[in-house]
Amino acid sequence: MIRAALLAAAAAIAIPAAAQEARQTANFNAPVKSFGRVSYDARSLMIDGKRTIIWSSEMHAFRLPSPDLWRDVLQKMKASGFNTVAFYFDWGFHSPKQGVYDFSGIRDVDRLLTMAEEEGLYVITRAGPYVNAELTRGGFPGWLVNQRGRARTDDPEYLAASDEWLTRINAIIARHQINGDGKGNRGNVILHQIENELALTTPAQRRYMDHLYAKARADGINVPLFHNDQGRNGYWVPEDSKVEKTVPGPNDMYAFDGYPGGTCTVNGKPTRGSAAPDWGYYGPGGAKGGASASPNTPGFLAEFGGGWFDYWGSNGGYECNAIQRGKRFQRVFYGTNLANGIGIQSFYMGFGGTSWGWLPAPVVFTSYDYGAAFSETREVRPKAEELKQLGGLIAAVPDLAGMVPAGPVQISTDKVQVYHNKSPETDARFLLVTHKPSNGQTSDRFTVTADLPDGRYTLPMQLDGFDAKWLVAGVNLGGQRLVYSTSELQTLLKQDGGDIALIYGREGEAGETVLRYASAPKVTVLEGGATSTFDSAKGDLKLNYAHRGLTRVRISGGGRPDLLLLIGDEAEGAKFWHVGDVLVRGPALVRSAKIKGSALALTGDTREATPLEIWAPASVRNISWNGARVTGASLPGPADFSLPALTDWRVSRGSPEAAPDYDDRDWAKIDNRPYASITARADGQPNMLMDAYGFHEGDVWYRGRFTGTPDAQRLRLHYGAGGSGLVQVFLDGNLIGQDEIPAGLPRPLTTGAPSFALPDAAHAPREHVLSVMVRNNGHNWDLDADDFHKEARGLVSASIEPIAGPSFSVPIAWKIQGRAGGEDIADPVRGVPNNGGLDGERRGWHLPGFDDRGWKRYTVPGNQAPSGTIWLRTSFDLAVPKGQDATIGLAFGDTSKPRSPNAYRVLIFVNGWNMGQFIAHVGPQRVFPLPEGILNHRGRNHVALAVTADGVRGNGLEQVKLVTLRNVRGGIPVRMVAAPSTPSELKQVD
Ligand code: IPT
Repeated sequence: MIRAALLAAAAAIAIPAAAQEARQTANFNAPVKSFGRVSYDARSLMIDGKRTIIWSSEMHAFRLPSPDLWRDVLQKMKASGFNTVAFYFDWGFHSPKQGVYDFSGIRDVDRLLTMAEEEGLYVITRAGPYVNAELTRGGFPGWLVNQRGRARTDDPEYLAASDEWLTRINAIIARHQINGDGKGNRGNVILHQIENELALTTPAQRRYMDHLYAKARADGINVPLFHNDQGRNGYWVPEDSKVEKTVPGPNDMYAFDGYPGGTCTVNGKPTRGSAAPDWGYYGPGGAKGGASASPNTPGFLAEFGGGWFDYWGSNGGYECNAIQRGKRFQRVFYGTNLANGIGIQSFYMGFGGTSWGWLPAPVVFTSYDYGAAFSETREVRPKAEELKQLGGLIAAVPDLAGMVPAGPVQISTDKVQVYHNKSPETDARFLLVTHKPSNGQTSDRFTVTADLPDGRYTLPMQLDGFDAKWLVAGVNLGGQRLVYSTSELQTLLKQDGGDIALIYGREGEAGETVLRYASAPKVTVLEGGATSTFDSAKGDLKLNYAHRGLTRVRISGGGRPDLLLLIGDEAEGAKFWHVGDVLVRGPALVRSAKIKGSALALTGDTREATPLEIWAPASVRNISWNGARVTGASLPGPADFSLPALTDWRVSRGSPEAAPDYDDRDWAKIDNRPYASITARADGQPNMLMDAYGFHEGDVWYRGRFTGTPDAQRLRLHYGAGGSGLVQVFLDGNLIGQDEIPAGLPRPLTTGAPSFALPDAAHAPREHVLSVMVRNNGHNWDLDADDFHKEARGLVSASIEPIAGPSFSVPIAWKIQGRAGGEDIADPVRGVPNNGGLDGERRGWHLPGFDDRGWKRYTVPGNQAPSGTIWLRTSFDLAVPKGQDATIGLAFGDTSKPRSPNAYRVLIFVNGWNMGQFIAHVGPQRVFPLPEGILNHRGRNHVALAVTADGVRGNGLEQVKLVTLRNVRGGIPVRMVAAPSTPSELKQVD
């Protein structure tokens, strides 16, 4: 009642042109819904009854196959101000075969969820069955493409399959819920997603959604359930929403995703072509409009652009993406979301990682860096520093959770708008000051006049270029009363009975902060410059200063606890870390701060020798940093180290499958098994698809025998091979041609229909062997729920025919071979994504312990690679200094260019792990970061490269070298991921 009255009063005030007006929004009278410790109303999520902003970002553990490093990423997220992490789980990553599931080692979801809890993060779980995520098949397992039943419907065959997965993944998640599982297990999972972007809404999908909801509940998931809508369409909103044109579903909460705000140009420049949308309180309302398609549930972005993916053949977009959706963008867009009542925001991605092996969908290459806050190399990007400042504010001012529009303010320019919100409980204010439209780039000096809780005030403001300011006013900060500040608050802590507040602003800009006192306090400027005046009538202490370096002001007396006010420019603010009960200035990262008696133990990273300053309780007498006693005022940086050159290469001729006398006795015969693909094929054709034979990942070989005839003039193929996929065709051991699927920006083509002229040799009336290798660069996603993941892979059809004359084709007897064991994988440790079906892989040539002493020497660069695939191997030692965390990568050729004039491809195996694919002439990725744990940083390593080319002169492997991509002193202990080393350690599957 009171809330409604407040809103009505706000609406009655005359609205100046440039102010933001709230419209049809949420139902602030909606009752609180509770799911154990998690509850919500239309304004916010609550945890243990406390309104909480969920400030989250996404990581995919399956994109970092070194579990110890999951903790590194989680610590960086936490230190950078996030209170929550969102996890997708990839069904196909865990299931090589129907009925077979693996949650061990790099697939240990239980361990991941425990780690997130240990690092103090809430968790949002997104378990599919379908996730998209630029994964092959959008996360569906390989075996699912053989299913005739339509995926993402209530087809019983599909439901039986997805239930297999859900039963297992839900059992793990259930143990980690904040509500516990009723059996004594408990963790930090607060929200759970049951499907992703299901934009088809026929009754078959509705029944499917109902099934998923019931399944999660039956499996013991007791937190609120939601679906992630592909944009704010109003699909699958809670039943009680009753907003026109929305589609109701069984969900408790409504969530959607969005990636607005422009793109990067082909020249790698960020565009600022669109303003931040009002997807809530300030939007037009309704299903396609305002807060709400779902008026009774809080604003919830299950994904919001934290970067973007990059595709085969681009010019390399990740650095641009990091800027495009980086500093300033985050303030403008994430701030606009927050002002619009979207108190649950999860940025996709926080850490993108690596689509190693055969994880990638055709739309992406190996690196899934995403331009995220934490790079693929695990670097804390500058945009993460800004997130730390924003997350710091959210943590410092709990009143921000559940704010509602507070009515307009007056602005002296129409180039600027202010979103003005308030807490109905405390009347604290949030003012988001941004351009109008918010992508405006002008430089403006102006005033904002507002009726704030402590009176009517005029704030002198400045906004230069694309930017926003997140201001708070009328708020109690510890023992202080902040009337307003034109600086932004980064963090606040109580220490020894006093308060420390860190505020910051753009370098060189003037700032003004007003604090309220009972009587004139004593103001001491300890460093830098600030002036103060005291208005005894109001009790206002006004401080004026410029944001330049660090200004320190001590304020004591005046009827309040002592305040140390730290005023930094933006870069200065970024040097501060508030961890636990301490504030630390200097290091590149502070991971943890533990006080035990008089000892303070800090852990973190330095990029260089770094001055260290600490604000800790007076009881702290001694301090350690990464276990070593801190004596001086500075911390050492990392030592340089050198990397060995990669020499001593050994080679083995590959593509033995092409040789006429190759022994294919064990290969499967192509037959007429059921065909489940969406790709049409001619009647009467056998089923040639690789998946039908249990080969879902990577390369597959076909051998076809036919009797030579003058009619054998050309070979026509229809094949599917994903983004920048490849087919190579050999006749009697000689390459007669290859076909590559063009990159097709930005959405790849995925199938091809080439035709190859056959040499006269094919006319000789004897048995000939056609050998065809198809490199499958991933199955399609199923974004539109149309079974797109069932597009054909491998050969669809092949015919040998005369060029002119009657339609006639020469009979061919085909066989097929793929990865060892098919769905019974030979290397369950490295798992589903690691291997395809090259002969070398089947023999374990990629493994570190393979004995290559019999192989010939080879020189890299190799001007000419023979046609087909050759295998190269070498080994090297690393000696990264102890106590340092580095990211080392493998670089091919001239890394200043996105692609090479040489046409060739490389599968990169490091210590047996398939760490990606380099396609020299397609690009753009030339540098492949290798996570520690896969790479042995203090010992021996083995690299095996499967290099595929057409045999044309010049199309040979360029220089290959190790490069240091990041080097800090610090890090966390990382163990090598145990995995089979020699071929004999693989499971005997054939
Ligand atoms: C949406 C998906 O939910 C997510 O899985 C991922 O694919 C992401 O965005 C893009 O990286 S897809 C949607 C924006 C069409």
